[in-house]
Amino acid sequence: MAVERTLSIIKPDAVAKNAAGAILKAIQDSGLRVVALKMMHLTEQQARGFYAVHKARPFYADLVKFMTSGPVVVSVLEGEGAIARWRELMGPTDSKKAPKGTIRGDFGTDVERNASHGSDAPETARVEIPYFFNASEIQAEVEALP
Ligand code: 3AN
Repeated sequence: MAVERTLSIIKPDAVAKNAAGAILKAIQDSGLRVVALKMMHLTEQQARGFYAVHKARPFYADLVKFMTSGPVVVSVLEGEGAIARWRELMGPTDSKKAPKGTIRGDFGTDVERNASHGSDAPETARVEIPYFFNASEIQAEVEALP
């Protein structure tokens, strides 16, 4: 399986619960490597841009409001099949349906306040990672990426 990178966001609800450390520990315990990391408070413009794909959806305005309501912890995760592994660890989008033992099941509340984000495909990761990180902010653990 190919080594991949994916973008993770620990959302404002999880950061406010002081759960960022627990989530990063779960990520690392799963074998994924954190190769870039920062805490930031998204501006409205940053949140709108990040979720631009959802701008026609009825939940867009609330989503932007939620994502700017407090600091987030953004990171780049690396490993074999990292995109699918991180999404599996997060659980389904709706925290109400997410099993215990998943990030969204343990730390989220509902479909909006769902504790975490993960890129959904390699093409998405290629856009989302540079949205938050310069190349110089990402550790070069792997020589060549697909
Ligand atoms: P995922 O983050 O699991 O890929 P998407 O891409 O469908 O899910 O949704 C992006 C974000 O938009 C979700 N993480 C969630 O916060 C929010 N969202 C999705 N669907 C809804 C909804 N029906 N109501 C409110 N917020 C939603």
